[in-house]
Amino acid sequence: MKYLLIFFFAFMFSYSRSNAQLLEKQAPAGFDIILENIPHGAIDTVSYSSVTVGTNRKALVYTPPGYKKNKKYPVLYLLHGIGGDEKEWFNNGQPQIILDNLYAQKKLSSMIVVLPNGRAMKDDRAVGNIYGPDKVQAFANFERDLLTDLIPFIEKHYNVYTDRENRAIAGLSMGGGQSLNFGLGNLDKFAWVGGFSSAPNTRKPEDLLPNTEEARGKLKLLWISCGDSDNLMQVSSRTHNYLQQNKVPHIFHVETGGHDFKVWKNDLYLFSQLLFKPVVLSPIQ
Ligand code: FER
Repeated sequence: MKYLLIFFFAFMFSYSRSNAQLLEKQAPAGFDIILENIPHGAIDTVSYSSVTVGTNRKALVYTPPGYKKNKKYPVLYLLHGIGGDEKEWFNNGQPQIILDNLYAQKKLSSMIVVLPNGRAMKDDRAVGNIYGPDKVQAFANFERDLLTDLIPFIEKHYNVYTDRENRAIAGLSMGGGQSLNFGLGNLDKFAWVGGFSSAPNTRKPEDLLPNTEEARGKLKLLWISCGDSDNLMQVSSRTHNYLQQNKVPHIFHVETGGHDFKVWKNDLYLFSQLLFKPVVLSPIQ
Protein backbone atom coordinates (compact mmCIF):
# COMPACT_ATOMS: atom_id res chain seq x y z
CA MET A 1 0.00 0.00 0.00
CA LYS A 2 2.80 2.37 0.95
CA TYR A 3 4.52 1.74 -2.41
CA LEU A 4 1.27 2.26 -4.23
CA LEU A 5 0.88 5.67 -2.59
CA ILE A 6 4.45 6.67 -3.43
CA PHE A 7 3.89 5.60 -7.00
CA PHE A 8 0.64 7.55 -7.15
CA PHE A 9 2.20 10.79 -5.88
CA ALA A 10 5.24 10.42 -8.12
CA PHE A 11 2.91 9.99 -11.08
CA MET A 12 0.77 13.00 -10.15
CA PHE A 13 3.87 15.14 -9.65
CA SER A 14 5.36 14.35 -13.05
CA TYR A 15 1.97 14.64 -14.75
CA SER A 16 1.27 18.10 -13.35
CA ARG A 17 4.81 19.23 -14.19
CA SER A 18 4.61 18.23 -17.84
CA ASN A 19 1.20 19.80 -18.19
CA ALA A 20 2.29 22.98 -16.46
CA GLN A 21 4.99 23.36 -19.08
CA LEU A 22 2.51 23.01 -21.92
CA LEU A 23 -0.01 25.36 -20.35
CA GLU A 24 2.43 28.08 -19.31
CA LYS A 25 1.52 31.31 -21.05
CA GLN A 26 3.01 33.98 -18.86
CA ALA A 27 6.50 34.13 -17.44
CA PRO A 28 6.48 34.14 -13.62
CA ALA A 29 7.33 37.36 -11.77
CA GLY A 30 11.08 37.80 -11.53
CA PHE A 31 11.88 35.98 -14.79
CA ASP A 32 13.72 39.07 -16.05
CA ILE A 33 15.37 40.11 -12.78
CA ILE A 34 19.10 39.56 -12.49
CA LEU A 35 20.11 36.99 -9.86
CA GLU A 36 23.59 37.32 -8.40
CA ASN A 37 23.92 33.79 -7.06
CA ILE A 38 23.51 31.87 -10.33
CA PRO A 39 25.98 31.28 -13.17
CA HIS A 40 25.87 33.87 -15.94
CA GLY A 41 26.46 33.65 -19.67
CA ALA A 42 28.66 36.11 -21.53
CA ILE A 43 27.99 38.67 -24.26
CA ASP A 44 30.63 39.39 -26.92
CA THR A 45 30.52 41.89 -29.74
CA VAL A 46 31.82 40.42 -32.97
CA SER A 47 32.58 42.06 -36.29
CA TYR A 48 32.30 40.15 -39.55
CA SER A 49 33.20 41.02 -43.08
CA SER A 50 30.02 41.24 -45.17
CA VAL A 51 30.50 40.66 -48.88
CA THR A 52 26.78 41.41 -49.29
CA VAL A 53 27.02 44.94 -47.88
CA GLY A 54 30.72 45.60 -48.49
CA THR A 55 31.44 46.62 -44.88
CA ASN A 56 32.40 45.08 -41.57
CA ARG A 57 29.21 44.55 -39.62
CA LYS A 58 28.58 44.03 -35.90
CA ALA A 59 26.61 41.39 -34.02
CA LEU A 60 26.31 40.46 -30.34
CA VAL A 61 26.81 36.86 -29.31
CA TYR A 62 25.49 35.40 -26.04
CA THR A 63 27.21 32.23 -24.89
CA PRO A 64 25.44 30.30 -22.11
CA PRO A 65 26.58 29.84 -18.49
CA GLY A 66 29.24 27.13 -18.35
CA TYR A 67 30.07 27.62 -22.05
CA LYS A 68 32.87 25.32 -23.15
CA LYS A 69 34.87 25.82 -26.31
CA ASN A 70 35.19 22.07 -26.81
CA LYS A 71 31.43 21.48 -26.69
CA LYS A 72 29.19 21.94 -29.74
CA TYR A 73 26.11 24.16 -29.57
CA PRO A 74 23.01 24.88 -31.64
CA VAL A 75 22.37 28.53 -32.58
CA LEU A 76 19.41 30.89 -32.32
CA TYR A 77 19.54 34.01 -34.49
CA LEU A 78 17.39 36.62 -32.70
CA LEU A 79 16.39 39.67 -34.74
CA HIS A 80 15.38 43.22 -33.79
CA GLY A 81 12.68 45.65 -34.98
CA ILE A 82 12.52 48.61 -37.37
CA GLY A 83 13.86 51.12 -34.83
CA GLY A 84 16.63 48.88 -33.54
CA ASP A 85 20.03 47.47 -34.29
CA GLU A 86 22.19 44.64 -32.92
CA LYS A 87 21.89 46.14 -29.42
CA GLU A 88 18.10 46.54 -29.32
CA TRP A 89 17.33 43.19 -27.67
CA PHE A 90 20.27 43.63 -25.29
CA ASN A 91 19.29 47.18 -24.27
CA ASN A 92 15.53 46.72 -24.02
CA GLY A 93 14.89 43.01 -23.59
CA GLN A 94 18.00 41.85 -21.73
CA PRO A 95 17.73 38.31 -23.11
CA GLN A 96 20.86 37.32 -21.20
CA ILE A 97 19.00 37.76 -17.88
CA ILE A 98 15.93 35.84 -19.05
CA LEU A 99 18.09 33.01 -20.44
CA ASP A 100 20.51 32.89 -17.46
CA ASN A 101 17.49 32.49 -15.17
CA LEU A 102 16.02 29.73 -17.35
CA TYR A 103 19.37 27.88 -17.39
CA ALA A 104 19.52 28.10 -13.59
CA GLN A 105 16.16 26.31 -13.54
CA LYS A 106 17.37 23.76 -16.09
CA LYS A 107 14.61 24.79 -18.46
CA LEU A 108 16.74 25.44 -21.55
CA SER A 109 18.77 23.39 -23.97
CA SER A 110 22.24 24.94 -24.18
CA MET A 111 22.51 27.23 -27.19
CA ILE A 112 24.38 30.21 -28.54
CA VAL A 113 22.24 33.26 -29.32
CA VAL A 114 23.34 35.67 -32.04
CA LEU A 115 21.88 39.19 -32.13
CA PRO A 116 22.61 40.57 -35.61
CA ASN A 117 22.00 43.95 -37.19
CA GLY A 118 19.17 43.17 -39.62
CA ARG A 119 19.43 46.40 -41.60
CA ALA A 120 21.89 45.27 -44.26
CA MET A 121 23.20 48.55 -45.67
CA LYS A 122 26.39 50.56 -45.36
CA ASP A 123 25.07 52.86 -42.63
CA ASP A 124 23.05 50.31 -40.68
CA ARG A 125 22.16 52.55 -37.74
CA ALA A 126 18.51 53.35 -36.96
CA VAL A 127 18.83 57.01 -37.93
CA GLY A 128 16.75 59.34 -40.12
CA ASN A 129 13.50 57.98 -41.55
CA ILE A 130 13.54 54.44 -40.19
CA TYR A 131 10.53 53.59 -42.40
CA GLY A 132 12.29 54.89 -45.57
CA PRO A 133 12.21 52.52 -48.58
CA ASP A 134 16.02 52.12 -48.59
CA LYS A 135 15.97 51.04 -44.94
CA VAL A 136 13.00 48.70 -45.39
CA GLN A 137 14.77 47.15 -48.43
CA ALA A 138 17.87 46.68 -46.27
CA PHE A 139 15.84 44.45 -43.93
CA ALA A 140 15.04 42.24 -46.95
CA ASN A 141 18.67 42.32 -48.11
CA PHE A 142 19.73 40.93 -44.76
CA GLU A 143 18.68 37.47 -45.95
CA ARG A 144 21.78 37.22 -48.10
CA ASP A 145 24.07 38.77 -45.48
CA LEU A 146 22.77 36.29 -42.90
CA LEU A 147 23.07 33.20 -45.09
CA THR A 148 26.34 33.95 -46.85
CA ASP A 149 28.26 36.20 -44.43
CA LEU A 150 27.09 36.01 -40.82
CA ILE A 151 26.22 32.31 -40.48
CA PRO A 152 29.54 31.20 -42.03
CA PHE A 153 31.37 33.64 -39.70
CA ILE A 154 29.65 32.22 -36.61
CA GLU A 155 30.33 28.67 -37.77
CA LYS A 156 34.00 29.48 -38.25
CA HIS A 157 34.54 31.21 -34.91
CA TYR A 158 32.26 29.21 -32.58
CA ASN A 159 31.98 25.49 -32.06
CA VAL A 160 28.43 25.10 -33.37
CA TYR A 161 26.34 22.51 -35.18
CA THR A 162 25.78 23.44 -38.80
CA ASP A 163 22.72 21.38 -39.73
CA ARG A 164 19.20 22.80 -40.04
CA GLU A 165 17.92 20.99 -36.95
CA ASN A 166 20.43 22.93 -34.86
CA ARG A 167 19.62 26.37 -36.26
CA ALA A 168 16.72 28.60 -35.19
CA ILE A 169 15.59 32.06 -36.27
CA ALA A 170 13.19 34.35 -34.43
CA GLY A 171 12.62 38.05 -34.09
CA LEU A 172 10.32 40.86 -33.14
CA SER A 173 8.23 42.93 -35.56
CA MET A 174 10.43 43.67 -38.64
CA GLY A 175 12.65 40.90 -37.28
CA GLY A 176 9.59 38.67 -36.93
CA GLY A 177 8.77 39.24 -40.60
CA GLN A 178 12.39 38.54 -41.51
CA SER A 179 12.39 35.34 -39.43
CA LEU A 180 9.24 34.03 -41.10
CA ASN A 181 10.38 35.06 -44.61
CA PHE A 182 13.93 33.77 -44.26
CA GLY A 183 13.15 30.77 -42.09
CA LEU A 184 10.23 29.43 -44.10
CA GLY A 185 11.97 30.42 -47.35
CA ASN A 186 15.05 28.41 -46.41
CA LEU A 187 13.81 25.23 -44.76
CA ASP A 188 17.10 23.59 -45.71
CA LYS A 189 18.75 26.02 -43.26
CA PHE A 190 16.25 26.46 -40.40
CA ALA A 191 14.04 23.95 -38.57
CA TRP A 192 12.91 26.29 -35.75
CA VAL A 193 11.16 29.53 -36.70
CA GLY A 194 9.46 32.22 -34.61
CA GLY A 195 7.73 35.49 -35.48
CA PHE A 196 6.92 37.79 -32.55
CA SER A 197 4.43 40.56 -33.50
CA SER A 198 5.54 40.27 -37.11
CA ALA A 199 5.43 43.44 -39.23
CA PRO A 200 3.95 43.97 -42.72
CA ASN A 201 7.28 42.94 -44.26
CA THR A 202 6.01 39.38 -43.65
CA ARG A 203 5.21 37.82 -47.02
CA LYS A 204 1.57 37.04 -47.76
CA PRO A 205 0.84 33.49 -46.59
CA GLU A 206 0.68 31.94 -50.10
CA ASP A 207 4.10 33.46 -50.93
CA LEU A 208 5.51 32.80 -47.47
CA LEU A 209 4.78 29.09 -47.61
CA PRO A 210 3.65 27.86 -51.01
CA ASN A 211 4.76 24.31 -50.25
CA THR A 212 2.91 23.39 -47.08
CA GLU A 213 3.68 19.70 -47.55
CA GLU A 214 7.44 20.37 -47.34
CA ALA A 215 6.94 22.54 -44.22
CA ARG A 216 4.94 19.79 -42.51
CA GLY A 217 7.84 17.42 -42.92
CA LYS A 218 10.68 19.77 -42.08
CA LEU A 219 9.64 22.21 -39.36
CA LYS A 220 10.49 21.34 -35.78
CA LEU A 221 8.73 24.43 -34.47
CA LEU A 222 6.79 27.27 -36.03
CA TRP A 223 5.81 29.91 -33.51
CA ILE A 224 3.54 32.88 -34.35
CA SER A 225 2.68 35.33 -31.57
CA CYS A 226 1.29 38.84 -31.20
CA GLY A 227 -0.15 41.11 -28.52
CA ASP A 228 -3.97 41.25 -28.50
CA SER A 229 -3.93 45.06 -28.69
CA ASP A 230 -1.17 45.32 -31.32
CA ASN A 231 -2.22 47.08 -34.55
CA LEU A 232 -0.16 44.53 -36.46
CA MET A 233 -2.21 41.54 -35.21
CA GLN A 234 -3.71 41.03 -38.67
CA VAL A 235 -0.30 40.00 -40.05
CA SER A 236 -0.01 37.18 -37.51
CA SER A 237 -3.65 36.13 -37.65
CA ARG A 238 -3.68 35.81 -41.46
CA THR A 239 -0.53 33.67 -41.25
CA HIS A 240 -2.08 31.54 -38.51
CA ASN A 241 -5.34 31.11 -40.51
CA TYR A 242 -3.43 29.94 -43.56
CA LEU A 243 -1.32 27.51 -41.55
CA GLN A 244 -4.44 26.15 -39.89
CA GLN A 245 -6.28 25.76 -43.22
CA ASN A 246 -3.28 23.95 -44.67
CA LYS A 247 -2.71 21.81 -41.59
CA VAL A 248 0.80 23.03 -40.93
CA PRO A 249 1.56 22.39 -37.23
CA HIS A 250 2.38 25.59 -35.41
CA ILE A 251 1.84 27.48 -32.18
CA PHE A 252 -0.27 30.62 -32.34
CA HIS A 253 0.23 32.46 -29.11
CA VAL A 254 -1.85 35.58 -28.38
CA GLU A 255 -0.16 37.73 -25.77
CA THR A 256 -1.96 40.20 -23.53
CA GLY A 257 -0.51 43.55 -24.56
CA GLY A 258 0.63 45.79 -27.39
CA HIS A 259 3.72 46.28 -29.51
CA ASP A 260 6.43 46.38 -26.87
CA PHE A 261 9.19 44.58 -25.02
CA LYS A 262 6.88 43.36 -22.26
CA VAL A 263 5.32 41.10 -24.89
CA TRP A 264 8.61 40.19 -26.62
CA LYS A 265 10.37 39.27 -23.38
CA ASN A 266 7.51 36.94 -22.56
CA ASP A 267 7.72 35.49 -26.08
CA LEU A 268 11.43 34.85 -25.66
CA TYR A 269 10.81 33.20 -22.28
CA LEU A 270 8.23 30.82 -23.76
CA PHE A 271 9.77 30.23 -27.20
CA SER A 272 13.34 29.61 -26.01
CA GLN A 273 12.20 26.75 -23.76
CA LEU A 274 10.85 24.85 -26.77
CA LEU A 275 14.05 25.08 -28.81
CA PHE A 276 16.30 22.14 -29.60
CA LYS A 277 14.09 19.70 -27.71
CA PRO A 278 11.64 17.10 -28.92
CA VAL A 279 8.51 19.23 -29.38
CA VAL A 280 5.09 17.69 -29.42
CA LEU A 281 2.81 19.86 -31.51
CA SER A 282 -0.78 18.89 -32.08
CA PRO A 283 -1.43 18.88 -35.84
CA ILE A 284 -3.73 21.91 -35.77
CA GLN A 285 -3.93 24.67 -33.22
C1 FER B 1 4.80 49.05 -40.98
C2 FER B 1 4.47 49.06 -39.66
C3 FER B 1 5.39 48.62 -38.69
C4 FER B 1 6.06 48.58 -41.38
C5 FER B 1 6.96 48.14 -40.43
C6 FER B 1 6.62 48.15 -39.08
C7 FER B 1 7.56 48.22 -43.18
C8 FER B 1 7.63 47.68 -38.12
C9 FER B 1 7.55 47.86 -36.79
C10 FER B 1 8.62 47.38 -35.88
O1 FER B 1 9.60 46.76 -36.32
O2 FER B 1 8.47 47.60 -34.68
O3 FER B 1 3.93 49.47 -41.92
O4 FER B 1 6.31 48.58 -42.72
